[in-house]
Amino acid sequence: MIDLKGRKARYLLVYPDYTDRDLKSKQTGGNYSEGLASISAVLKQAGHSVGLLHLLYLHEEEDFKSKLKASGEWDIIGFSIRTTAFPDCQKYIKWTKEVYPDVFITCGSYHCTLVPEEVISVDGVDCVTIGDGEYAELELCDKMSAGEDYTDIESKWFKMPDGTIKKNPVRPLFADLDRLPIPDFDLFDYANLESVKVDTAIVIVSRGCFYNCTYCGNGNFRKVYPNKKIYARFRSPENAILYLKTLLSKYPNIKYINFRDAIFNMFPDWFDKFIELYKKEIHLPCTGNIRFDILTEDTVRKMKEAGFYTIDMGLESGDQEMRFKYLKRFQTDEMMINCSKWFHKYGIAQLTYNIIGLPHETIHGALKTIKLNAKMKSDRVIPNIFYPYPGTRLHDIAKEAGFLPEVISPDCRVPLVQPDFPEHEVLFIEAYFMHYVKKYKKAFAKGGKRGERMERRLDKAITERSVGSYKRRVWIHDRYTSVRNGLKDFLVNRMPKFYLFLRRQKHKKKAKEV
Ligand code: B12
Ligand code: SF4
Repeated sequence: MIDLKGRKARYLLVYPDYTDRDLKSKQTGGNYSEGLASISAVLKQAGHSVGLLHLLYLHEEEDFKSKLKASGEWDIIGFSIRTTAFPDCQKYIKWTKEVYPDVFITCGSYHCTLVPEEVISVDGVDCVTIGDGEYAELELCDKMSAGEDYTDIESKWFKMPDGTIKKNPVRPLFADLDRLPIPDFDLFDYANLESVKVDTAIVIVSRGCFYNCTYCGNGNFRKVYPNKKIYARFRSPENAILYLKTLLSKYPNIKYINFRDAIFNMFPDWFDKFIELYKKEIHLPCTGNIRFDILTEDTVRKMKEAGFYTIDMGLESGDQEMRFKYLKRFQTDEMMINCSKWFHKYGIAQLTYNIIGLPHETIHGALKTIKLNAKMKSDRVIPNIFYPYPGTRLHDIAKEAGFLPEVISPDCRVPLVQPDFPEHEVLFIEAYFMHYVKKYKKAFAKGGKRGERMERRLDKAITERSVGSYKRRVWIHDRYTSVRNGLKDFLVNRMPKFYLFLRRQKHKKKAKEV
């Protein structure tokens, strides 16, 4: 038991914030995390001190230890663990205990919520937090400070001295997000965050999502709460505006807002009210994740007036059967094509998220995803390779079908082993996704017999290559991507104004095309 004898707690948050595990330290300042900024705001409000160890690349032992030592003295060290960061975090936790054997180690975030038993079994971990962390961490700090027993804190599991695990129930969610303080943006080296370098703030004014897509953790994150019905919540429109005003008064250089809420128009009435206020009080160019099945043309028009210059949407798969049967996304092709027309009509660029290598998918299914993007005239596409997050339905479907290896290595690029959609084909589709979307757009625009001939030629070029040809094209693309990413990283970090200029030119060109 740690007793701070009346002293306020010193809490260090550790944030492994990298997705490619390239050992080279990138120049980027990393991503904002609303969860960590929110925990920090709550703890600081109560007088505790909070620091951040923002890990921007995979750290080797000495590098990690020296940064940890340089960060200061701490009573509690909390690791934020999403699933793909778990293997690295196990090493960081071991090294942390070697540097500070007596420090109290707690872990939170998505992987802990999904599989707390896996995280608490790691040597050195003293407790895990399930679900939202602000008030569980506050109680921990307060109780340590007051020298009280803290092992009965709701939402936390504790490793007890006799080796048993004390599993406390998860505290109910609070409905009213307005009671949370405005996040502690200064926890981060905010001006150096990757988005802020290009004058863009990442903003999140909600929690959760009420849909049940089978590849996403949300369906399960919700289940842990006793009052799961209120899992999807937004700050009130007025409070969301206060959030933005606070942020903008601190960082007046921000010129763009990137709303990263899971689904920004989840509650259409809230959304309509918010964009009206946003138009009046903020009116900066912005973007957000939008679902098409709850959208009207009138809302799209209002979005344009409020400042939306681009939107993101999850298209995921262009194969309607795959979407309905396996992904549980009940949006028809027709609906998506029609809503896209509204965005083109009002001059809002459209970016889609797509998944490749889904269980039971073949290259022919992935081709449908490329074609649907072309039919929707997507302006930008992000193809992601499917990752089976434990606890999700699609993970279990992959497992039942025998596509899941025993262990997924952190360096593996295509996690599922599917004879009908082998790794080289998945990587080829990922690499040439946008290239072919553009080609099909041209074919569809031509129409008639010539368009059909072009479409057939493209179909063949995608589906009828030799294994060697797929692999060669992937190799070429990998080289190209590494140069392009290096250049982007350089521009964003060393010449951000020039990068912004190029981005603006691109958007102007798009606006002219409309
Ligand atoms: C916004 C968002 C992003 C943003 C910001 C990421 C971030 N680090 O916060 C960006 C665009 C950068 C992003 C990137 C990625 N994301 Co993302 N993202 C989201 C999204 C839509 C909302 C997250 C959010 O901010 N919620 C609101 C905040 C307040 O809640 P929170 O972060 O959960 O934090 C609370 C608790 O988790 C907990 N907590 C968090 N950390 C800690 C630490 C301690 C010590 C404690 C005690 C508690 C605790 O307390 C917090 C406050 O209550 C979720 C989906 C969703 N849940 O709706 C996916 C989600 C988190 N993303 C996911 C993924 C996979 C990624 C990427 C790996 C994608 C990729 N391949 O590039 C990257 C990872 C980059 C990174 N550095 O984290 C997955 C994670 C799945 C998993 N099992 O780990 C999610 C859940 C979506 C999904 N597919 O299921 N993402
Ligand atoms: S709509 Fe998005 S955030 Fe919600 S469950 Fe589906 S994938 Fe997850």
